[in-house]
Amino acid sequence: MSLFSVRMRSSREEQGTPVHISGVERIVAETDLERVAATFVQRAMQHKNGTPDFVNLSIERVCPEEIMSLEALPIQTCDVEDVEEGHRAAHHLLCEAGVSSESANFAIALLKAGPAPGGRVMRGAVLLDAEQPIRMEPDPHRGVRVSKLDWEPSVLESWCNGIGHLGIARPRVWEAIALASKVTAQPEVIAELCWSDDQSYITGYVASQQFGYVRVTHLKPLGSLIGGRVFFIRAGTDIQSLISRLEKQPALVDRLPTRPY
Ligand code: WAQ
Ligand code: MG
Ligand code: MG
Ligand code: MG
Repeated sequence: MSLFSVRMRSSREEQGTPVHISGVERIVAETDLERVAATFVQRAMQHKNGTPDFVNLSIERVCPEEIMSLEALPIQTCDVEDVEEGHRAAHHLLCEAGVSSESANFAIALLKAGPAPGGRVMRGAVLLDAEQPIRMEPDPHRGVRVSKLDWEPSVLESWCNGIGHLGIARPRVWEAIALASKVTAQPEVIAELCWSDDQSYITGYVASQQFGYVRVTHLKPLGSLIGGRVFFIRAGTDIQSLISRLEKQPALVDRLPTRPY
């Protein structure tokens, strides 16, 4: 069976600068390509943050021998009352995972303000040194886009059945878990912080191999178009090698967590 990586990203020009609206990436069988590509076009054109004037859809064959096997991170939810409590919880989790207090605070402030120059959103993630608040991604307008990732279909189905009662068996959550599982599986990455740029979605997460995927229910105000991702990396990391794996190495979540949810 032939597998293909399918990616979509969309943007809108604002004052001469393309501003990211949405993106998605999957790995699918050849027989599913047309259907999935159609859902991506629909997703681009119907996004709540606005109508794009540029959509890029790319399809690329994946070599099965190169696929990295991933275990899904176990999931927990940290219920908080408001954004301030959410940021305190995220800061605490990041520090427990081994990020310095300065880098954790810097990342939270960055996602609050908009990580790209001019307070805009980025298409990809910020790479932040976990000890000192120094950005390492080569292009701070674009960031690093993790690509070529998905769930193995039967494993996703078991996962959905297993957590169905929690009401979170939704694409937004499983896409984020696949991404966080690929990112934190890299030995150079200590933790990830994320909240959405979708104006109607305020739950974000902190992920690490140590604690798994910890949802924090309130990380930004409702209606805000600002969000992003920060990957906290060990000092001395070979940035190019890490970026190459995040962008190019195909990875499939093909195992459920061995620890309970
Ligand atoms: N690689 C790197 N960065 C990405 C990627 C990617 N593949 N996809 C998104 N980002 C960055 C980009 O800067 C976006 O602006 C930002 O993340 C947010 O993306 O309830 O929906 O797709 O458990 O809006 C997490 C909580 C939801 C889900 C995250 O993010 C839950 C979400 P969005
Ligand atoms: Mg997404
Ligand atoms: Mg790691
Ligand atoms: Mg979004």
